[in-house]
Amino acid sequence: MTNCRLCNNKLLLINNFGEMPIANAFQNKVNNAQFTFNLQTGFCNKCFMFQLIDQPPPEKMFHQDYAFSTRSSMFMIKHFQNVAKMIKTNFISDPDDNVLEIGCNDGVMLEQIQKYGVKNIGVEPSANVAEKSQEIGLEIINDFFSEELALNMKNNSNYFKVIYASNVICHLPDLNDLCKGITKILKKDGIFIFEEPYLASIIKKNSFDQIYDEHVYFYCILSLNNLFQNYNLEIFDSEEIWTHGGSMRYFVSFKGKYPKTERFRNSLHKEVKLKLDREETYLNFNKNCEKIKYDINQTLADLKNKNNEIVGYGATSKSTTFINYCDIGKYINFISDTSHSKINKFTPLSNIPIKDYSSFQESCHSFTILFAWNHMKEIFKKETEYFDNGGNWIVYVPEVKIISKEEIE
Ligand code: DWN
Repeated sequence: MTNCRLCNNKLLLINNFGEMPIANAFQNKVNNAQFTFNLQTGFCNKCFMFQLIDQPPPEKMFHQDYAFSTRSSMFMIKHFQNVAKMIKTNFISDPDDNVLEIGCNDGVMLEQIQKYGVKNIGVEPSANVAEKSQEIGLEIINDFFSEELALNMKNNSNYFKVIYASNVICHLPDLNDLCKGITKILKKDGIFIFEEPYLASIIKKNSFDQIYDEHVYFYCILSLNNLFQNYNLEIFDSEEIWTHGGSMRYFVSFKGKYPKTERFRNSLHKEVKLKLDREETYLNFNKNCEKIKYDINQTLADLKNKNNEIVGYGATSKSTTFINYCDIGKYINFISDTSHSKINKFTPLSNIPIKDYSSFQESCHSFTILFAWNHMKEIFKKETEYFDNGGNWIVYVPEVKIISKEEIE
C-alpha cells in the first residue's frame, strides 16, 4: 500500500526499518518460524497523516495470547485511576451518563469508574486480557470496535456520554469506520476522549521505537483535524501527558458543542512551528533514526570488546523495532521483565532470552539497556541499588547515552 489510508493521496516513503516480526510475538523456543512483514512508514502531504505503509492483519496482533497487560506498571495503574477521576469529575453529571472504553485491556480504568458508581461497558478484542476484566466484574464485549458493533449497541439503546480509549485508536487501520461508529453512539453532548503517543514527541525525541506493527498511525492535531471534519466532529481541547514517553490526550465532540480551549490553540500553534505538516521534518527524522542505529552499534561493540556484560530492562513492544532494526541482539545476554506472559520466552526474531526480575537483581552486569525508557522515573526510583553497585544504564532516547549515578543526582 503506497497511498494514504485516509485520503488516498500518494505517500512519501520515510523510514524503511526492514523485515520485522509482530512486536509482541514472544516465542517459546529459539528460531521458531515467525510471521514477518516489511516495516516502513509514509507521510501524506495532503492530510498530514504519518502512518505505516503495511500493517499485518489485526488477528495476528490482538488475540488469546496478547502479551501486554496495563497492570505491569504501578505508575500506569495510578494514571488510569486518575483518568477515571477526571472523567467522573468533569463529564459525568447525570445518573444516566455512562462510559464506554474501547480497548480496555485488563480493566484498570473501568474498575475505578465502576467504583464511582458510573455505568460502563468495555470493548476488548484480546480474549486473555478481556477475561481479566470480566473476572473483576466488568461488562466486556470481546470484539474489535467497529461501526457494526456500534450499530448493535445503538439497537440496544446504548448511547454514551463519554467514550474513552488509551493507546488504542492508533491501532485501528480503518479510521473512517471508527468515526462512523463513534457518531452512532456518542450522545449529542458526549465527549470522545483518547490518548496516544504524540507525533510531536516522537519527532522531537527520535523515539522511532514507537513504530511497530500495532501502531498504524502517529497522530497530531493537524492530521486529526482533517479526519474529524469529515464526520461533523472536532477536537476542542488537548492535553499533553507524560505516558509512553510523551502522549497527547484529545477531547472530541460534535462540531460547535464546546468552545475551543487555549491549550488546544497553543498545541496546534506548536505543531505548525515544528513543521509537522512538512515532508522535510520526516526526512530529517529518518536521518536521526539512522544516526541512533549507528551510535548504539558503536557503543555496544566498544563495551563488548572490553568484556562487559550487557543486558536489557523491559521486553517492551517498542524494543522489537529497536533491536531488529539496529541489529543489536548479538550484544544482549538477556532482558529482564516482570510480565508472566513474557518470562522464559524469547524476543521476536532476535531470540534474546527473557528472564524474570530476580535474574536482573542477582546477576552482575555493568550495563543495562533501558528498553522501557518511558517508565524511566519509576524504574530509576526502584533501582537505586543497581546504581549503588556501579551499574550503568544505556538509553537511546533522544540519543544514545550512558547514564551513571552521578548524572541523575
Ligand atoms: O500501545 C501499546 C502500549 C500501551 O503498551 C501497546 N501497543 C503495547 C504496549 O507497549 P510497550 O510494550 O512498549 O509498553 P510498556 O509499558 O513500555 O512496556 C513495559 C514493559 O516493561 C512490560 O513488559 C513490563 C516491563 N516492566 C518491567 O519489567 N519492570 C515495566 C516496569 C515499569 C518495570 O519496572
